Amino acid sequence: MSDDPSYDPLRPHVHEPNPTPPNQDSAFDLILPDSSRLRSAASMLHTLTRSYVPGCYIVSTGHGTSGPFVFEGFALLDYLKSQLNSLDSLSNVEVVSADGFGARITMDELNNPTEAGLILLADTVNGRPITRNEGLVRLIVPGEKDDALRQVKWIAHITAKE
Ligand SMILES: Nc1nc2c(c(=O)[nH]1)N[C@H]1C(S)=C(S)[C@@H](COP(=O)(O)O)O[C@H]1N2
Ligand SMILES: [Mo]
Repeated sequence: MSDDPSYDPLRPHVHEPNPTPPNQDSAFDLILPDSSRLRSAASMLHTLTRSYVPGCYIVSTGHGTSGPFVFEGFALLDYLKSQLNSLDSLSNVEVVSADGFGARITMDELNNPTEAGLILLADTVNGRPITRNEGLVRLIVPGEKDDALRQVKWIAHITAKE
């Protein structure tokens, strides 16, 4: 752990991307402020409206930029609204994979999307399913250009923080 008070392990600055899924289970848990857990699989969220973001690039460490991709899935904000009675007390959500890689998304970001598009829990790319190897279920933060450090593959849990 760093002594630097601005250090946030969910905003790493250097990272060698992991190419291999930590396991084959693409379901994830939502952890609420009272520590209760709700299990979700993208395929189970039938009632949610799907969203998509065209023109997405993954600006990767080591192997350059790939894309443009059309990612589709659920807007993270819509997902949270579907699972919680109220989002009023939340300040941010942590989206973390089973290999310990994560990103922190603020409610401010979710409520004020950039013109690059909505932050997604993506399960399809270019009209076909994202494979587990490719990161299913994968967080897509459109417009992020910081070496793909927020494009979390293999989401294992999402923690809603007050
Ligand atoms: N779970 C997880 N997600 C991750 C990473 C990782 O190591 N683990 N690496 C990130 C980084 S640094 C990069 S460059 C991209 C690589 O994505 P790609 O394998 O689709 O090119 O994944 C991002 N998402
Ligand atoms: Mo990266």
